[in-house]
Amino acid sequence: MRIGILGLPNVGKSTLFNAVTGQAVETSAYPFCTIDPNLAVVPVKEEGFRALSSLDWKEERPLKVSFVDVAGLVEGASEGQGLGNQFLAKLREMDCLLQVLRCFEGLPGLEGECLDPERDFSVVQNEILLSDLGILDKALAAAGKRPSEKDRLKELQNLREILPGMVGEDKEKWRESCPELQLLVLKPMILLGNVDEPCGTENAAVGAVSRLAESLGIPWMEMACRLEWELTELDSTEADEMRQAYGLSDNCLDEVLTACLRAADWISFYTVENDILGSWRLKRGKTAKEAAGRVHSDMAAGFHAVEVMPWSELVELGSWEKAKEKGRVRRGGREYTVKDGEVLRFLFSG
Ligand SMILES: Nc1nc2c(ncn2[C@@H]2O[C@H](COP(=O)(O)OP(=O)(O)OP(=O)(O)O)[C@@H](O)[C@H]2O)c(=O)[nH]1
Ligand SMILES: [Mg+2]
Repeated sequence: MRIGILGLPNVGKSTLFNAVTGQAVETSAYPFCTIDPNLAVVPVKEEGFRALSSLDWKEERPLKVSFVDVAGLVEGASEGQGLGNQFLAKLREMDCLLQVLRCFEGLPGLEGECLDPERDFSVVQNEILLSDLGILDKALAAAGKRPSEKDRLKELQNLREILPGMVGEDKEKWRESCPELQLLVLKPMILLGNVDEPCGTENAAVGAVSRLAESLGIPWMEMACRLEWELTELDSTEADEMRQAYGLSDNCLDEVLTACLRAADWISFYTVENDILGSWRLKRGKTAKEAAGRVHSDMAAGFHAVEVMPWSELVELGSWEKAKEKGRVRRGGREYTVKDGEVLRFLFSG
């Protein structure tokens, strides 16, 4: 899974990037600290994977999640203000966008400026919309030159008209029908309120983030990004004590990933072929055939059935053989719909 971090300058994007990736890229109290995108790939051992790890495997291959942290967007970026919006190309490759909204005060130069996540959100959304419309205009011009693409032209014209007001399920439909355009407005998004300390919706700015997310029907979370980053530098006992004292979740990376999976409507599944524990992601509602395709194209072509079990049952029973003995392993065909958290074994004839 690829996650892109965006937002206005100075909202804590690089601080969040450091907190979730364990890196130490430059952060500063002055805008446009980040110029070139920061990239990191981190293995994520989520709850199911951690539990399955307690059984004995020859090798473990956790999911790798990529994070990209780009320069801050400002009003007029599409016309070249700030650093412009060239770096948005990096975000176009992402599966999910994490928009950071500032819910903390006290930055030099911003004293006395009131926090307004809703205003900040609309500045960012407007710039990514303008950038998307630029891409659509190019695609329209190209399709307009080719008489064979009359239907495509109509489809794109329709999309251009409805893109500015589009919400919810329509986004997914259009994302699937025009994947090559990589439009940012259509990508699954999460709002992340960056706070000094966890405070919940009683805090006015966090309350505003939650109302905004609810009105848009998208997930949101609050995170004390600077605190989370500071904790990555402590040893684990000390960090755990601090986590308890502040009432933080066990792992901010897990929290971000779970929210992104929810936003993208993806599920987790696991494989145990050749005694190797693997962790994978798949769009909800897809079949065993598509799951096999995520693992290997040969796998997708060759298998005729799957054996399936939720990870919690496999952990409880200790091994596939024991689960089979007790009749707890279910069987499905190539079109079996994979559920969140299932362990799959692909069966080949002969
Ligand atoms: N008080 C407080 N400061 C924070 C918090 N998170 C980040 N900061 C500070 O805010 C400033 C900006 O953080 P960055 O992570 O560099 O912000 P950015 O969004 O990457 O900024 P650009 O790259 O310039 O767009 C730094 O001085 C951070 O230490 C927070 O939760 N509380
Ligand atoms: Mg930055």
